[in-house]
Amino acid sequence: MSNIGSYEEKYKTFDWEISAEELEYGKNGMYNIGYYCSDRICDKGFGKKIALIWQGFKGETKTFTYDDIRIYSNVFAKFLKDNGLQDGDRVCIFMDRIPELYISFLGILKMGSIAQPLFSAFGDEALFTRLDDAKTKAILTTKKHVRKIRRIREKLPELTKVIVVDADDKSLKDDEIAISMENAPRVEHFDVFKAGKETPSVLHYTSGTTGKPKGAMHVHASIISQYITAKWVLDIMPDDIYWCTADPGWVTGTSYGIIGPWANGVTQVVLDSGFSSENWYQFIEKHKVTVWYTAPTAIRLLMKDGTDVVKKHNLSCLRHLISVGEPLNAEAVLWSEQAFGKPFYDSYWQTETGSIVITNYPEMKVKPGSMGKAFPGIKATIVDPKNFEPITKPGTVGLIALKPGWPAMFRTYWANKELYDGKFKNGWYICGDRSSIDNDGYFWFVGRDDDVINTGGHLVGPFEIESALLEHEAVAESAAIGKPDPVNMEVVKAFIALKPGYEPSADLELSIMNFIRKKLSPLAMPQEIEFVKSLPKTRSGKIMRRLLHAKEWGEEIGDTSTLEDD
Ligand code: 6R9
Repeated sequence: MSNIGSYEEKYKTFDWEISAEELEYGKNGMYNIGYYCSDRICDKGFGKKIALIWQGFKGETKTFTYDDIRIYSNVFAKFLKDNGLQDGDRVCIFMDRIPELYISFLGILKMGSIAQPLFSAFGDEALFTRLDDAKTKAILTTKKHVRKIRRIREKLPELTKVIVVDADDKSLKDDEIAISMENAPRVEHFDVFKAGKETPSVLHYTSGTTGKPKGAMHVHASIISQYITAKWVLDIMPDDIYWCTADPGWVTGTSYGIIGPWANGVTQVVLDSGFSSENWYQFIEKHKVTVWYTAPTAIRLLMKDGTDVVKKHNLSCLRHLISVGEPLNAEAVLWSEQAFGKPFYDSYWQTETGSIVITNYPEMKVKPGSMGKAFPGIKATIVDPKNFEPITKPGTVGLIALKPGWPAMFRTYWANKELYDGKFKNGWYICGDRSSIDNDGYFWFVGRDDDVINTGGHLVGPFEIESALLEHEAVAESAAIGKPDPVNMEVVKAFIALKPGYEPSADLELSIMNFIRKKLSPLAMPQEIEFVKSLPKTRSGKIMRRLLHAKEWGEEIGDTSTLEDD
């Protein structure tokens, strides 16, 4: 028996109050996520239960109980407060997937600041853009990554505190401070900040087609959605060992790698090392993982290595498998049935939605290749891109649209209300994805409705890549698009026109690739560069990425009436 039981029944009778009541959300005026993910679990008598088993890349492990999580998050909260940080300040977390990341996240929320997690793989430029936009006040990092901050700190006058969580005295500069979660005096009690339901909690940066990455602002009440979706979709039960493979630099790693599981009081495991099938299966076997939340790219990588390596391990512990971030192709679902004896269940959502909105449920028939149906409490449809009216004819492709109002929905884009307002049409929130709905109400994903590149489940904005490319001495103009890739679904391809005096060469190609890898991240690095004389542009001078994209994917080119040289 699953947690959700009958989907149809739950969809009909659902009210978000059901979740709020289970959580006792608001009891004694408490709305703070930090409290619900640590203190509350201890108050209920589970202080000795294991909250986190962490494994590093050398195979070393560390284990933390809910009591540890409570006390160490208090340590961070007190430390930040003692250092002058206040409620509403943005505090960035910039580190690998070490325990301090997960625990400081709760600490930041407990003292009322806004947590801004960023991928540690980000290079100087990617980091600068996001800290500058958020006017971030403090950053928590490690010795390994502090160098990147040193290189940009001068340009960030609002960044007053650089805090290193694994420092020895010698490794710090004068204007940096150190904290050691485990060596600091234990903080048994911390007066958790009395956040309201609508108090900002987490700021997640995500990429769009144009402009800089934008910060999706979430509030403390988001936990109402994250708690119940973790319970009903991930089907987390008290004795589960739960593994979310996502990095908290991505919304999946916070909504379902911190808040959802810990609000449910489950034991979760974290593996802080790169991907290898062997490693992953060993990890599942060793920790007896029961619920596994991962992404299609990882599943395709596992598929590539075949079922022989699966058979070398006892993976009978696995009970429920869920996927997110990109289309989960039918082959992957069928393969997982062969390999693990169970299908992967697809789930669809976005940084902006804060929690799963369309998905498959344990007791609902899975149609391989479909994303499933709307979560109870979410009204989802597809609308006509011209007038934003719902499309009723099954099988017609339209834009995915959601009725606003569920607790985890973002409340704005940081310092960009105009962009936020533009996401709403005719009373619907427009996700920016295309899909159809079949006769039984299942959603079938078709593609994105913009130029954002989804590489291995990570969204990369073409504008950010193109802006960085222009900073390379040889580049005159450029366009970045996604090109088909068997594993990552898409990888970045750049079209580049060179400045006079530069000639295409393998060396130049490599130098440009490395330039982007260092400046932005390995994910944003073009896997292919095509040197061109000039780029196709509209009469108003905009680069026609659509045209380059269609050529690359062998699709019809469509309307080119605004092209410059037709
Ligand atoms: C959680 C997350 C959101 C975009 C989304 C869509 C794509 C996510 C998907 C999926 C097909 C799925 N996406 N889940 N596409 N099937 N099950 O991924 O957040 O990084 O903001 O990306 O990812 O294009 O709009 P985010």
